[in-house]
Amino acid sequence: MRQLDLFVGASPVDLRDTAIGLGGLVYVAEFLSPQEQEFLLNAVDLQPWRSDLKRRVQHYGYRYDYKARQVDQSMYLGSLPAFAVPVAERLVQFSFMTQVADQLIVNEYMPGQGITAHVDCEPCFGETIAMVSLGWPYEMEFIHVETSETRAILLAAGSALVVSGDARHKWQHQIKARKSDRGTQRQRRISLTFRNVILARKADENVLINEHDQAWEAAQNPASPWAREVVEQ
Ligand SMILES: O=C(O)CCC(=O)C(=O)O
Repeated sequence: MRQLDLFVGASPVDLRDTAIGLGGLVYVAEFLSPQEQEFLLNAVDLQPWRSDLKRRVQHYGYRYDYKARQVDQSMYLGSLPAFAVPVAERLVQFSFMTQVADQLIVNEYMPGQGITAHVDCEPCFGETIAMVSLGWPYEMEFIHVETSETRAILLAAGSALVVSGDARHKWQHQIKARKSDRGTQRQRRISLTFRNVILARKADENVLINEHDQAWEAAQNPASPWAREVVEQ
């Protein structure tokens, strides 16, 4: 099916749900139709993968430096690829995001792979982040940064998970590197994470301040979110 035939006529989603009761978290079970999911999986697989992490990734819009936790103008890669634009636009059309995303990271998870607990870089990215799932359902955990309370949500194929507010800033999210979820063997999952990059001079200053704070915190407490993300992600 051609891309032009897809992504049209979708009605505003009424399946939004706070799902696990976190402020700022919205889960949309049927954000993409099965045909749209298939189109996106094929489109992603036509693109080159980066293999600098344990899992394969693709970066669009801006490359993200996981170690420095930084994005700047020199990391600009170009506009989002055509396959991702209707998804980014739908996120705005349905009022999940206020601006069309200018950064996308595609993650591939094979059984046994995951993503370390982290809060998405606060000075690098805007308030709202949307994670769209394709392929096999995987469980994502949210861990409160102060209390370590943990809540889990199963991310269905075609779903969108949108985080802002507390869910964005006060809870880390992770996917455990394991081979099954809830007693079922995992197969391949692909996610598309849409964000807006903050590039203002103020953000650069924040990066410096933030990096200093994070480095200090990591040195004091190797179990801190910053230490864990810098080392493992
Ligand atoms: O795979 C996902 O849904 C989450 C991705 C993520 O947290 C990230 O890229 O920072």
